[in-house]
Amino acid sequence: MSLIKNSTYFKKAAVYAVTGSILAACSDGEKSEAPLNIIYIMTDDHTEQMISAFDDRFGHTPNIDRLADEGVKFSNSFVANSICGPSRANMLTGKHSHINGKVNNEDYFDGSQQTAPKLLRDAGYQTAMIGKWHLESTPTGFDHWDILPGQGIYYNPDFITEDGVVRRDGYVTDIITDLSIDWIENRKKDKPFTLFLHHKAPHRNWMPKLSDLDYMEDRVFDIPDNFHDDYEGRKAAEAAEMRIGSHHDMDLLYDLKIYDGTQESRLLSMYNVGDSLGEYGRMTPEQKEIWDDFYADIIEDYYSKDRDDKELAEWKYQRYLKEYLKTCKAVDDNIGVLYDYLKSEGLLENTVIIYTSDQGFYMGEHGWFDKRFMYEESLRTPLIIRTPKNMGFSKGTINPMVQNIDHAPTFLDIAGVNIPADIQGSSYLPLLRGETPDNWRESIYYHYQEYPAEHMVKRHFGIRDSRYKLIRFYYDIDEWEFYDLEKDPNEMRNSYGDEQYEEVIEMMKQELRNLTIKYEDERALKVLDGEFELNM
Ligand code: SGN
Ligand code: CA
Repeated sequence: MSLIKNSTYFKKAAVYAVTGSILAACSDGEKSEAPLNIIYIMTDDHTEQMISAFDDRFGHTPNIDRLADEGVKFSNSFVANSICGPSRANMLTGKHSHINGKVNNEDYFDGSQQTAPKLLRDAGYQTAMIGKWHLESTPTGFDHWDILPGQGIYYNPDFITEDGVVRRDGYVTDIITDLSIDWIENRKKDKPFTLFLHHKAPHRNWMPKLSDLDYMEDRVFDIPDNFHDDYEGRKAAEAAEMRIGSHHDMDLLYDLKIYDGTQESRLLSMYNVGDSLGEYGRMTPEQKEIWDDFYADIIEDYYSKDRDDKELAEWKYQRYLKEYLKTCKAVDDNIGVLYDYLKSEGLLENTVIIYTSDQGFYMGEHGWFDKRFMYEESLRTPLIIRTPKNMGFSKGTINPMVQNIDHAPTFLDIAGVNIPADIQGSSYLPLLRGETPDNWRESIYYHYQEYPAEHMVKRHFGIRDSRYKLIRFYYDIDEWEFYDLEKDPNEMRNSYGDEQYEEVIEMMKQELRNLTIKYEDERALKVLDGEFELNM
């Protein structure tokens, strides 16, 4: 196939084999001729702090960690807009949100535009999309798709298929894995494939699988140093509605299941995600019985003691981590199931497996859950890539900064397809080979605009380099924030206006302007030029 011969990857691999670089040489000529399959696994809100390959204080994810052990993990992986739908659009198009048009969750993604799956399909790849889509429009560019409506539901969920809506019995993470394996099993075996496998978990409201209810129950988690943040000097942080301690923000019933079966709760009607039954309402009587039995003890614990605000916030924090980690357990187990299947089919030999999330998440840092802010926990997103053996891929940790707009060009590069000039991201395939191109980016650009909206995170854009971060909040606020991540990794001290950083801040402002011009973000440029009418 010309597809194989044109691949930049295979040309380079051959060169390395000859020059004997630090990379493993192609030991098997036959194998290096085979086109590589791509499996892109994206979870929803799975954050680095909860993946043991990155941080072993809380989570235990042996199957995800194995992908890193047999490939690479990225120590500096970021999103362009820390929110679900937009992040998916960044990945599919390789473009920032203001260019691909999917700026906020409720925006309709224009599926007629150029996307990586379309280009891969044109190049002879079979393409499939299974799981959470969340782009409002119908998927385009796929030979097969089977998606969750909107956010999707954990128990006995509906799926939108090409033939209409179907309800499937079971737990969503298992179902998405089974559907994916079925598709791989029944694909046309004479073509390479790209599978987009998008889990719903561990998205709010963290509904664990019944067999994982006891998981992590005996753990007592360390509370982050900045859990009781007072948000001094950070007005947008103070205004955000994502505090674990607040019952308005983190709901005792819906989020933590302190639900006795009689109260009014979103558990019974998820009007906000368009599901009239709700998570609990969708369970079978047998499932409800096991569920109720387990949560009865938690409910008793909740009512057994009078807690002051601080104690209650910390109690909620412990419950929150447990619920979240239980849903991660099913994700990790299912990565194991998929791995075993791929191994048994010999597909580990010619498939690149990417593991990532649509963004990071707060796990009590700043007293929060949710994402959206350009602060580290939600700006980052985990990125692990398992590559086949003996094909010239490097192993270990990759440090240069990558962003989710880099996936589309990388998929194309792996497939040997030309990367269109209008794609804004860069292929990280050279990084996977152990090479950092001389012109690799030294800073990343970010822009979040879903405001006013749930969690009330104000609109902001900014720049982050290897040490500093400059953020501009706008719309109904007119604030700058600046952080020296080396001295203040938890971003507790807004150093904007601090004399010692005067020069650096000026430099960062100039660089931020350059990036708004480079990425053609007209709105941000207007804000910088004082031409955007603030709504103060
Ligand atoms: C839902 C959640 C929010 C969450 C958004 C966006 N509320 O609206 O907490 O921030 O999704 O998440 S819920 O009450 O419906 O659970 S995203 O990952 O899809 O962007
Ligand atoms: Ca998400």
